[in-house]
Amino acid sequence: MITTTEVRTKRSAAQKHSSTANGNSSASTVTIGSYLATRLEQIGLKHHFAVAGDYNLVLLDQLLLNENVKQVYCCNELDCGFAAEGYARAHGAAACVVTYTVGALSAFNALASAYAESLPVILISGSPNTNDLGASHLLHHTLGTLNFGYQLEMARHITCEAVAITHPEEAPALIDKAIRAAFRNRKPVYIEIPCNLAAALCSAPGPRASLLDFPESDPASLAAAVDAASAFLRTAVRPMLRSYGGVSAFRDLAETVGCAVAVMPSAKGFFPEEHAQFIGTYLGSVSSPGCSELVESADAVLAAGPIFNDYTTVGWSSQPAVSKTIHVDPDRVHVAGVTYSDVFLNDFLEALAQAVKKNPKNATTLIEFQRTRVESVQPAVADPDAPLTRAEMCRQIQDVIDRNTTLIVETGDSWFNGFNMALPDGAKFEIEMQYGHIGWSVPATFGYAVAAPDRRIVLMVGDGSFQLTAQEVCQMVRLGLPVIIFLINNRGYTIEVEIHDGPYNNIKNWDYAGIMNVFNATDGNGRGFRATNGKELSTAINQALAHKTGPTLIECTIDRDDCTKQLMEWGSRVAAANGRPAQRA
Ligand code: TPU
Ligand code: MG
Repeated sequence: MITTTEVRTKRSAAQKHSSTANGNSSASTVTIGSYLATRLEQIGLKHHFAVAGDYNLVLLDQLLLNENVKQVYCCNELDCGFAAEGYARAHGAAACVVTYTVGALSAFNALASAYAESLPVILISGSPNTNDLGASHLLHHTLGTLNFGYQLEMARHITCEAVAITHPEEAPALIDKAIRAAFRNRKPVYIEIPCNLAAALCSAPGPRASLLDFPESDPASLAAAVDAASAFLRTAVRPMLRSYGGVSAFRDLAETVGCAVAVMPSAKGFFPEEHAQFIGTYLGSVSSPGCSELVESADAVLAAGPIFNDYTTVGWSSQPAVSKTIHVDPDRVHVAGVTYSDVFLNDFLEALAQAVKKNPKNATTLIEFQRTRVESVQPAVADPDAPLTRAEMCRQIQDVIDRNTTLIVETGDSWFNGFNMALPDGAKFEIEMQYGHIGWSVPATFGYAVAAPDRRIVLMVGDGSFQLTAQEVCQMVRLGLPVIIFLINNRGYTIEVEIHDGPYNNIKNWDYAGIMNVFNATDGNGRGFRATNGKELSTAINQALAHKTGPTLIECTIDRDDCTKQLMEWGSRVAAANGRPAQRA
């Protein structure tokens, strides 16, 4: 995992490896593809994801020469982008390689996801030969016009840096510029390499330590923000923290302040749920029990990297008042409505932890929470032969989550089922709630599993979402990854049913458990089970836990209307927000 704090370690590793460029005949020149491979290795990547196409084949050959960064294949470019997105969640950054237009335009959707979710994914696309530019050559896979610049233009909208290499001399600088931008901004970038330049020579890579450098906060602005925030917290009786990013700095600060801590959905797992200060997941009126009352009555809220959108504010029905909030964005801080620019999240949290003192008053919210706490009742064990319910399914999945588990949840009621799961310390949680592309989770889980093969990886995905990207399960079979997939078959788009129902929310049923046979063909080790009651589910889970040479898909059949209470409430509030009449001028 590449984090800010590990930059120095990575930097020295990069320096050690800087002379290991492959595919070159002289010490001072290498091929552009080899230069790129060395840079990917230097930033700590052990894999890159790819789909072949004739605009990138020479580039893929060049990348293969570097055995320290393995090439991993996907079924299509959308999945390839999502696999990289998932890899970046586990590893800190990722790269994927696709072909021109027919490939890249599909990958762009996943790149936009990486932008929305703030993940440094490097998308590399092959492109037309430099000698086709200006030669009036119509080329395949293009729009059938003589314009080959549209892909770069499109990429600019969904990346923080997009570069197209047109001359070998400029390749090193452009590749470095893009990679540096990805790390600095924690956003995706785009690199276009013409077919006939992938093996052209450019200067060899040096020890580019600055590739992983993060910008530093402006000292005056940082000091002013910390002063304002500590004064704000001194006057506050009931500060509250919410977290996203800067995980260890955030924890240090929370412990220094001694206040209650809630997480927003995207930050679930960033603060230990077994910690004495933890009060739950905050999601407005559908928060975990007792949490929203405290967040919303707090005198001060420190929100670190929050995302307040229509979904997380539950259709704009809950958002802390600006006057009560210290709002920490990745590169600026707002204290009660005053903005301090060029102050970076980690720097701010670390400096604030140094500046504030423990104030017994700060524990007021926490004490209140403990007094009024509604002890969660252990769900009853269902009759093993009774038709499977959502509650029984979740009760059993909860037992699968150990300290080494990463739980990945797809858009749909899986979000809410996931929020309700207790995470033991060490367990992690992944969700794509800002972008919310159904189908994201299957390839993202594949990418995550490639990056973290030693973790127990558990996916909860609905039937509707699964139908978008199901084929990527075959890559888990191909690499023998022991992912456990809970496929919730409720015969449709239940989340959409709760927002706005109609015939468009019904889907064609599949034999989801049987699909594993298709992916196994003659050489795979995937397993598929269908659970229609509690007994079948527990048998399938036991088999899945024992199976280490491939994925296990457990199809859980539940009633179409058997969903969480939170989904029903959230769905009706989002529907009300969607249905607001147009404003008058
Ligand atoms: O639990 P459940 O049944 O809601 O999950 P399932 O079966 O996965 O259904 C998800 C339904 C859904 C849709 C159709 N959720 N959001 N959408 C809208 C949507 C459409 N296309 C994309 C790419 N992403 C979306 N979020
Ligand atoms: Mg469904």
